[in-house]
Amino acid sequence: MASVGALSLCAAAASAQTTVGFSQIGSESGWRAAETTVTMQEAETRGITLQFSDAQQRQENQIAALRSFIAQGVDAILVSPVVATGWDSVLEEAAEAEIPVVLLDRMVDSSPDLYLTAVGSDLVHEGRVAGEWLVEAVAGEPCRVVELQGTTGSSPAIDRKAGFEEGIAGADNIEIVRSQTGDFTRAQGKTVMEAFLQAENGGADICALYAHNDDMAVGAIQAIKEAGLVPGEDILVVSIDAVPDIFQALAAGEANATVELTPNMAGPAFDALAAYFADGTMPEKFIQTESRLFTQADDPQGEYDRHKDLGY
Ligand code: GZL
Repeated sequence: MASVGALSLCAAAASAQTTVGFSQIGSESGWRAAETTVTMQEAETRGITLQFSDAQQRQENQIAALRSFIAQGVDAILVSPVVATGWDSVLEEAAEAEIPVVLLDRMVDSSPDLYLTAVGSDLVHEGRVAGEWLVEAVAGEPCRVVELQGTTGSSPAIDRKAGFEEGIAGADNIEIVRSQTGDFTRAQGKTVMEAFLQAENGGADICALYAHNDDMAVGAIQAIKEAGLVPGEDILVVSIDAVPDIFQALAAGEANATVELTPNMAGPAFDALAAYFADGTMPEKFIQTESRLFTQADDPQGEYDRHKDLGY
């Protein structure tokens, strides 16, 4: 970024109101809705004016929103990119306009020169932790796994699939027999799980479900129950996000494990922007948030209460 950009951004910081455009994917999951809530809270706390755009999970809406933010001359842009490809042109336009862009919770395949920083978890690690948990849980017994993938072409769907496969790589007893996108939503998670159950002898041939997010797992749990099976026992359930509802399922014994993803990506993002506005400090290209495994042994009811306060 040109140094003159830093100076003009310093001027922006000096102004009473910094304006940030936020292109949010949508509200496809409880986690996504919490991220939006927390981002608005963090902006208000900092006296930042947030121009919010909900893309309804459509990339063309996000690109249009970014172009609108650029035309408005916002001081910075936050974007959670619904898919990983197709961002070069609009990111180049933002760079031309000397507007720093920060990625939230998903990555793009564009050059890192085209964004100031990215805030998110190690998505491959999350999938690996889920796979390693299953390896330990089945302890060598044969296990046919069905997988609910996130949004096709999104970095979490790509990376969480790769990570899970790494996690089970050494266990010949575990096999992914069906894998399909549920687009990160409860409704599609239920629908796809119904198809998996029907295709797998009413579910009798399924040992475990790996879902790329808790919302799809919660929908799948409903389908498992409607098929007359006991989720968490007949079919093990492991997923990612650690939303409050998965802790309810853990407490009821209907889910077995989740990997936490914090909904507060905006705090680190705004902190990096503040330092950049103040004196041109360049942040690391990737600001990693923590991932933690929770199981039925980790006080699910207490974690439900604690996670309810994180923006949900
Ligand atoms: C992952 C994030 C995912 C969440 C889902 O970083 O992009 O998007 O895991 C959400 O709940 O839809």
